[in-house]
Amino acid sequence: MIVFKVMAQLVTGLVFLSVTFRYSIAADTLNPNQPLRDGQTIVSAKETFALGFFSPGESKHRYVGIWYNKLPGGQTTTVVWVANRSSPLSGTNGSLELNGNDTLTINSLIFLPMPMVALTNPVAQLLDDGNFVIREANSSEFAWQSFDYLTDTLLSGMKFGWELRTGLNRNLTSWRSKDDPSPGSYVLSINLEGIPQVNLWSGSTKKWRSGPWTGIKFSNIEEQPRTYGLRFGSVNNKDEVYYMYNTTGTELVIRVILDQSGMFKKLCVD
Ligand SMILES: *[C@@H]1O[C@H](CO)[C@@H](O)[C@H](O)[C@H]1NC(C)=O
Ligand SMILES: *[C@@H]1O[C@H](CO)[C@@H](O)[C@H](O)[C@H]1NC(C)=O
Ligand SMILES: *[C@@H]1O[C@H](CO)[C@@H](O)[C@H](O)[C@H]1NC(C)=O
Ligand SMILES: *[C@@H]1O[C@H](CO)[C@@H](O)[C@H](O)[C@H]1NC(C)=O
Ligand SMILES: *[C@@H]1O[C@H](CO)[C@@H](O)[C@H](O)[C@H]1NC(C)=O
Ligand SMILES: CC(=O)N[C@H]1CO[C@H](CO)[C@@H](O)[C@@H]1O
Repeated sequence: MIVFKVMAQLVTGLVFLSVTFRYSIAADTLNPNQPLRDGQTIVSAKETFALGFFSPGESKHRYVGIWYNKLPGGQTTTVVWVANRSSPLSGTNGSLELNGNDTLTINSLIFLPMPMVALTNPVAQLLDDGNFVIREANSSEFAWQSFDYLTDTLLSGMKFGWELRTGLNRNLTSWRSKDDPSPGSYVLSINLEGIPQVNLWSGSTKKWRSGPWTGIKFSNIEEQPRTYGLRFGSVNNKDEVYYMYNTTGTELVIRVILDQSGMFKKLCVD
Protein backbone atom coordinates (compact mmCIF):
# COMPACT_ATOMS: atom_id res chain seq x y z
CA MET A 1 0.00 0.00 0.00
CA ILE A 2 2.74 2.42 1.02
CA VAL A 3 4.85 1.36 -1.95
CA PHE A 4 1.88 2.05 -4.16
CA LYS A 5 1.45 5.50 -2.64
CA VAL A 6 5.11 6.35 -3.14
CA MET A 7 4.90 5.10 -6.70
CA ALA A 8 1.84 7.25 -7.27
CA GLN A 9 3.64 10.26 -5.85
CA LEU A 10 6.63 9.51 -8.01
CA VAL A 11 4.47 9.26 -11.09
CA THR A 12 2.66 12.50 -10.20
CA GLY A 13 6.02 14.10 -9.59
CA LEU A 14 7.31 12.96 -12.96
CA VAL A 15 4.21 14.15 -14.77
CA PHE A 16 4.54 17.48 -13.01
CA LEU A 17 8.22 17.66 -13.95
CA SER A 18 7.60 16.93 -17.60
CA VAL A 19 4.88 19.57 -17.67
CA THR A 20 7.25 22.12 -16.18
CA PHE A 21 9.91 21.17 -18.69
CA ARG A 22 7.54 21.50 -21.58
CA TYR A 23 6.57 25.04 -20.63
CA SER A 24 9.97 26.14 -19.50
CA ILE A 25 10.13 29.49 -21.25
CA ALA A 26 7.68 31.58 -19.24
CA ALA A 27 7.97 34.68 -21.37
CA ASP A 28 6.32 36.21 -24.39
CA THR A 29 9.60 37.29 -25.94
CA LEU A 30 12.38 35.65 -27.93
CA ASN A 31 15.73 37.41 -27.86
CA PRO A 32 18.42 37.05 -30.54
CA ASN A 33 20.35 33.81 -30.44
CA GLN A 34 18.13 32.41 -27.69
CA PRO A 35 16.52 29.49 -29.53
CA LEU A 36 13.07 28.15 -28.74
CA ARG A 37 13.43 24.40 -28.93
CA ASP A 38 10.78 21.81 -29.67
CA GLY A 39 8.96 21.22 -26.36
CA GLN A 40 9.26 24.82 -25.21
CA THR A 41 6.65 27.51 -25.71
CA ILE A 42 6.37 31.23 -25.36
CA VAL A 43 3.09 32.56 -23.99
CA SER A 44 1.54 36.00 -24.55
CA ALA A 45 1.36 38.39 -21.57
CA LYS A 46 -2.26 37.59 -20.59
CA GLU A 47 -1.68 33.93 -21.48
CA THR A 48 -4.20 34.05 -24.33
CA PHE A 49 -1.94 32.52 -26.99
CA ALA A 50 1.07 30.21 -27.01
CA LEU A 51 3.67 29.59 -29.68
CA GLY A 52 5.75 26.48 -30.11
CA PHE A 53 6.23 23.25 -32.03
CA PHE A 54 3.26 20.95 -32.58
CA SER A 55 2.03 18.01 -34.66
CA PRO A 56 -1.47 18.40 -36.11
CA GLY A 57 -3.94 15.53 -35.67
CA GLU A 58 -2.37 12.17 -36.42
CA SER A 59 0.65 13.70 -38.12
CA LYS A 60 4.15 12.97 -36.89
CA HIS A 61 5.56 16.06 -38.61
CA ARG A 62 6.52 19.05 -36.50
CA TYR A 63 5.43 22.61 -37.26
CA VAL A 64 5.82 25.95 -35.51
CA GLY A 65 2.41 27.35 -34.70
CA ILE A 66 0.29 29.59 -32.50
CA TRP A 67 -2.68 28.22 -30.55
CA TYR A 68 -5.10 29.27 -27.81
CA ASN A 69 -3.21 28.74 -24.58
CA LYS A 70 -6.05 28.46 -22.09
CA LEU A 71 -8.44 26.03 -23.70
CA PRO A 72 -9.18 23.03 -21.53
CA GLY A 73 -7.86 19.80 -22.99
CA GLY A 74 -5.81 19.61 -26.15
CA GLN A 75 -4.55 23.10 -26.64
CA THR A 76 -2.84 22.51 -29.95
CA THR A 77 -6.11 21.29 -31.47
CA THR A 78 -7.01 24.94 -32.00
CA VAL A 79 -4.06 26.15 -34.00
CA VAL A 80 -4.60 29.63 -35.45
CA TRP A 81 -1.34 30.09 -37.36
CA VAL A 82 1.36 27.87 -38.83
CA ALA A 83 4.80 29.27 -39.60
CA ASN A 84 5.99 26.80 -42.18
CA ARG A 85 2.96 24.94 -43.38
CA SER A 86 4.63 23.50 -46.50
CA SER A 87 7.91 22.32 -45.00
CA PRO A 88 7.50 20.52 -41.69
CA LEU A 89 10.34 18.97 -39.75
CA SER A 90 10.47 15.23 -39.44
CA GLY A 91 12.06 15.09 -35.99
CA THR A 92 11.79 16.84 -32.64
CA ASN A 93 15.13 18.58 -33.02
CA GLY A 94 13.50 21.78 -34.26
CA SER A 95 14.57 25.15 -33.02
CA LEU A 96 13.10 28.57 -33.77
CA GLU A 97 15.53 31.42 -33.57
CA LEU A 98 15.73 35.16 -34.06
CA ASN A 99 19.17 35.46 -35.59
CA GLY A 100 21.61 38.36 -35.81
CA ASN A 101 19.94 39.54 -39.05
CA ASP A 102 16.54 40.30 -37.46
CA THR A 103 15.31 37.15 -39.12
CA LEU A 104 13.30 34.28 -37.69
CA THR A 105 14.58 30.88 -38.72
CA ILE A 106 13.63 27.27 -38.09
CA ASN A 107 16.77 25.14 -37.93
CA SER A 108 18.63 28.01 -39.59
CA LEU A 109 16.26 28.23 -42.59
CA ILE A 110 14.12 31.27 -43.28
CA PHE A 111 10.47 30.17 -43.61
CA LEU A 112 8.66 33.38 -44.64
CA PRO A 113 9.75 36.71 -46.12
CA MET A 114 11.50 38.64 -43.34
CA PRO A 115 12.16 42.35 -42.75
CA MET A 116 14.87 44.03 -44.78
CA VAL A 117 15.63 46.62 -42.11
CA ALA A 118 18.56 46.64 -39.72
CA LEU A 119 17.41 46.71 -36.11
CA THR A 120 19.74 47.68 -33.26
CA ASN A 121 18.05 45.68 -30.57
CA PRO A 122 15.57 43.24 -32.14
CA VAL A 123 13.10 41.13 -30.16
CA ALA A 124 10.38 38.75 -31.31
CA GLN A 125 7.22 38.88 -29.21
CA LEU A 126 3.93 36.99 -29.09
CA LEU A 127 1.13 39.49 -28.43
CA ASP A 128 -2.21 38.83 -26.75
CA ASP A 129 -4.14 39.22 -30.00
CA GLY A 130 -2.16 36.28 -31.45
CA ASN A 131 0.23 38.39 -33.51
CA PHE A 132 3.90 37.32 -33.47
CA VAL A 133 6.04 40.37 -34.21
CA ILE A 134 9.64 41.46 -34.64
CA ARG A 135 10.37 44.95 -33.37
CA GLU A 136 13.07 47.16 -31.94
CA ALA A 137 13.11 46.43 -28.18
CA ASN A 138 12.35 50.06 -27.35
CA SER A 139 9.70 50.60 -30.03
CA SER A 140 6.12 49.51 -30.59
CA GLU A 141 6.44 49.64 -34.38
CA PHE A 142 6.58 46.23 -36.02
CA ALA A 143 9.33 45.39 -38.51
CA TRP A 144 7.57 42.10 -39.27
CA GLN A 145 4.33 40.47 -38.13
CA SER A 146 2.71 37.07 -38.53
CA PHE A 147 -0.61 38.89 -39.15
CA ASP A 148 0.76 39.65 -42.65
CA TYR A 149 0.97 35.93 -43.44
CA LEU A 150 -2.48 34.47 -42.91
CA THR A 151 -3.02 30.72 -42.97
CA ASP A 152 -6.63 29.45 -42.68
CA THR A 153 -7.68 31.57 -39.71
CA LEU A 154 -8.74 35.19 -39.42
CA LEU A 155 -8.41 36.53 -35.88
CA SER A 156 -9.87 39.73 -34.47
CA GLY A 157 -7.81 42.68 -35.69
CA MET A 158 -6.17 40.87 -38.64
CA LYS A 159 -6.28 42.66 -41.96
CA PHE A 160 -7.84 40.48 -44.64
CA GLY A 161 -6.80 42.03 -47.95
CA TRP A 162 -4.18 44.04 -49.76
CA GLU A 163 -1.33 46.36 -49.03
CA LEU A 164 -1.13 47.90 -52.49
CA ARG A 165 2.34 49.51 -52.35
CA THR A 166 4.09 46.22 -51.66
CA GLY A 167 1.55 43.95 -53.36
CA LEU A 168 1.07 41.99 -50.13
CA ASN A 169 -2.07 39.87 -50.60
CA ARG A 170 -3.34 38.62 -47.27
CA ASN A 171 -5.71 35.81 -48.18
CA LEU A 172 -6.91 32.71 -46.38
CA THR A 173 -5.88 29.27 -47.66
CA SER A 174 -7.49 26.14 -46.26
CA TRP A 175 -5.45 23.32 -44.77
CA ARG A 176 -5.05 20.23 -46.95
CA SER A 177 -6.52 18.03 -44.20
CA LYS A 178 -6.86 17.96 -40.41
CA ASP A 179 -3.41 16.38 -40.24
CA ASP A 180 -1.77 18.54 -42.87
CA PRO A 181 -1.66 22.35 -42.73
CA SER A 182 -0.04 22.70 -46.15
CA PRO A 183 -2.10 24.77 -48.60
CA GLY A 184 -5.33 22.94 -49.51
CA SER A 185 -7.82 23.43 -52.31
CA TYR A 186 -9.51 26.65 -51.25
CA VAL A 187 -8.42 30.29 -51.16
CA LEU A 188 -10.53 33.18 -49.97
CA SER A 189 -9.21 36.48 -51.29
CA ILE A 190 -10.16 40.00 -52.27
CA ASN A 191 -10.55 40.68 -55.95
CA LEU A 192 -9.50 44.25 -56.72
CA GLU A 193 -11.26 44.58 -60.06
CA GLY A 194 -14.22 46.93 -59.88
CA ILE A 195 -15.78 47.20 -56.45
CA PRO A 196 -13.63 44.97 -54.20
CA GLN A 197 -15.35 41.70 -53.39
CA VAL A 198 -14.36 38.56 -51.54
CA ASN A 199 -14.00 35.54 -53.83
CA LEU A 200 -13.71 31.89 -52.92
CA TRP A 201 -11.39 30.02 -55.29
CA SER A 202 -10.91 26.32 -55.77
CA GLY A 203 -7.81 26.20 -57.93
CA SER A 204 -8.62 28.53 -60.81
CA THR A 205 -12.39 28.12 -60.44
CA LYS A 206 -14.31 30.91 -58.76
CA LYS A 207 -16.78 29.20 -56.45
CA TRP A 208 -18.49 32.13 -54.79
CA ARG A 209 -18.43 35.89 -54.50
CA SER A 210 -19.49 37.96 -51.54
CA GLY A 211 -21.17 40.81 -53.38
CA PRO A 212 -20.13 44.35 -52.52
CA TRP A 213 -19.67 45.51 -48.95
CA THR A 214 -22.72 47.51 -47.88
CA GLY A 215 -21.01 49.27 -45.02
CA ILE A 216 -22.33 46.73 -42.51
CA LYS A 217 -22.07 43.39 -44.26
CA PHE A 218 -21.55 41.75 -47.66
CA SER A 219 -24.65 41.74 -49.82
CA ASN A 220 -24.51 37.97 -50.46
CA ILE A 221 -24.20 37.04 -46.79
CA GLU A 222 -27.41 36.79 -44.79
CA GLU A 223 -26.11 37.10 -41.29
CA GLN A 224 -25.94 40.37 -39.38
CA PRO A 225 -22.57 40.37 -37.66
CA ARG A 226 -23.64 42.86 -35.02
CA THR A 227 -25.85 40.21 -33.43
CA TYR A 228 -22.68 38.69 -32.02
CA GLY A 229 -21.23 41.95 -30.81
CA LEU A 230 -18.60 41.88 -33.55
CA ARG A 231 -17.49 45.09 -35.18
CA PHE A 232 -16.78 44.84 -38.88
CA GLY A 233 -14.89 47.43 -40.84
CA SER A 234 -13.42 47.98 -44.27
CA VAL A 235 -10.70 50.22 -45.62
CA ASN A 236 -10.40 51.06 -49.31
CA ASN A 237 -7.89 53.73 -50.28
CA LYS A 238 -4.86 54.07 -52.51
CA ASP A 239 -2.59 52.22 -50.05
CA GLU A 240 -4.80 49.48 -48.68
CA VAL A 241 -7.92 47.45 -49.38
CA TYR A 242 -8.96 45.20 -46.52
CA TYR A 243 -11.70 43.97 -44.24
CA MET A 244 -11.37 43.42 -40.53
CA TYR A 245 -13.48 42.38 -37.57
CA ASN A 246 -13.01 43.15 -33.92
CA THR A 247 -14.37 41.25 -30.96
CA THR A 248 -14.33 44.42 -28.87
CA GLY A 249 -18.04 44.14 -28.03
CA THR A 250 -18.09 40.51 -26.93
CA GLU A 251 -16.61 38.18 -24.35
CA LEU A 252 -16.74 35.28 -26.80
CA VAL A 253 -13.50 33.94 -28.22
CA ILE A 254 -14.24 34.06 -31.92
CA ARG A 255 -12.21 33.08 -34.94
CA VAL A 256 -13.09 32.78 -38.60
CA ILE A 257 -11.67 29.91 -40.59
CA LEU A 258 -11.70 28.63 -44.15
CA ASP A 259 -11.98 24.88 -43.66
CA GLN A 260 -10.79 21.97 -45.85
CA SER A 261 -14.13 21.76 -47.66
CA GLY A 262 -14.15 25.45 -48.57
CA MET A 263 -16.61 26.47 -45.85
CA PHE A 264 -16.03 29.93 -44.43
CA LYS A 265 -17.01 29.61 -40.79
CA LYS A 266 -17.21 31.71 -37.69
CA LEU A 267 -16.34 29.58 -34.68
CA CYS A 268 -16.70 30.23 -31.01
CA VAL A 269 -14.02 28.82 -28.80
CA ASP A 270 -14.84 28.28 -25.14
C1 LIG B 1 17.07 16.86 -37.26
O1 LIG B 1 16.80 15.47 -37.41
C2 LIG B 1 16.62 15.05 -38.74
C3 LIG B 1 16.27 13.59 -38.76
O2 LIG B 1 15.41 13.27 -37.69
C4 LIG B 1 17.92 15.30 -39.52
O3 LIG B 1 17.72 14.95 -40.87
C5 LIG B 1 18.29 16.77 -39.43
O4 LIG B 1 19.54 17.00 -40.03
C6 LIG B 1 18.35 17.24 -37.98
N1 LIG B 1 18.52 18.68 -37.97
C7 LIG B 1 19.29 19.32 -37.10
C8 LIG B 1 19.34 20.81 -37.22
O5 LIG B 1 19.90 18.74 -36.23
C1 LIG C 1 23.26 37.62 -42.08
O1 LIG C 1 23.26 37.97 -43.45
C2 LIG C 1 24.54 37.92 -44.06
C3 LIG C 1 24.41 38.46 -45.49
O2 LIG C 1 23.26 37.98 -46.12
C4 LIG C 1 25.04 36.47 -44.02
O3 LIG C 1 26.32 36.39 -44.60
C5 LIG C 1 25.11 36.00 -42.57
O4 LIG C 1 25.46 34.65 -42.51
C6 LIG C 1 23.75 36.19 -41.90
N1 LIG C 1 23.87 35.90 -40.47
C7 LIG C 1 23.10 35.01 -39.86
C8 LIG C 1 23.31 34.87 -38.39
O5 LIG C 1 22.27 34.34 -40.45
C1 LIG D 1 15.91 52.96 -29.36
O1 LIG D 1 17.24 52.53 -29.25
C2 LIG D 1 18.09 52.97 -30.34
C3 LIG D 1 19.45 52.30 -30.20
O2 LIG D 1 19.78 52.03 -28.88
C4 LIG D 1 18.15 54.49 -30.36
O3 LIG D 1 18.95 54.91 -31.44
C5 LIG D 1 16.73 55.03 -30.49
O4 LIG D 1 16.75 56.42 -30.42
C6 LIG D 1 15.81 54.47 -29.41
N1 LIG D 1 14.45 54.87 -29.71
C7 LIG D 1 13.59 55.25 -28.77
C8 LIG D 1 12.21 55.57 -29.23
O5 LIG D 1 13.91 55.32 -27.59
C1 LIG E 1 -3.06 34.31 -52.05
O1 LIG E 1 -1.88 34.90 -51.50
C2 LIG E 1 -0.67 34.33 -51.96
C3 LIG E 1 0.46 34.98 -51.17
O2 LIG E 1 0.38 36.36 -51.22
C4 LIG E 1 -0.55 34.52 -53.46
O3 LIG E 1 0.63 33.91 -53.92
C5 LIG E 1 -1.76 33.91 -54.15
O4 LIG E 1 -1.73 34.18 -55.53
C6 LIG E 1 -3.06 34.46 -53.56
N1 LIG E 1 -4.19 33.77 -54.15
C7 LIG E 1 -5.32 34.40 -54.48
C8 LIG E 1 -6.38 33.56 -55.13
O5 LIG E 1 -5.50 35.57 -54.24
C1 LIG F 1 -10.25 47.11 -34.40
O1 LIG F 1 -9.34 47.43 -33.37
C2 LIG F 1 -8.15 48.04 -33.84
C3 LIG F 1 -7.21 48.17 -32.67
O2 LIG F 1 -7.86 48.67 -31.54
C4 LIG F 1 -8.49 49.38 -34.50
O3 LIG F 1 -7.32 49.96 -35.00
C5 LIG F 1 -9.46 49.12 -35.65
O4 LIG F 1 -9.90 50.34 -36.21
C6 LIG F 1 -10.69 48.35 -35.15
N1 LIG F 1 -11.49 47.98 -36.30
C7 LIG F 1 -12.81 47.93 -36.27
C8 LIG F 1 -13.48 47.49 -37.52
O5 LIG F 1 -13.46 48.22 -35.28
C1 LIG G 1 12.86 25.57 -42.19
C2 LIG G 1 12.16 25.24 -43.45
O1 LIG G 1 11.77 24.13 -43.68
N1 LIG G 1 11.96 26.24 -44.29
C3 LIG G 1 11.22 26.12 -45.53
C4 LIG G 1 9.85 26.68 -45.35
O2 LIG G 1 9.15 26.78 -46.55
C5 LIG G 1 9.80 27.54 -47.56
C6 LIG G 1 8.87 27.61 -48.75
O3 LIG G 1 7.91 26.61 -48.73
C7 LIG G 1 11.13 26.88 -47.91
O4 LIG G 1 11.80 27.64 -48.89
C8 LIG G 1 11.98 26.82 -46.65
O5 LIG G 1 13.17 26.12 -46.90
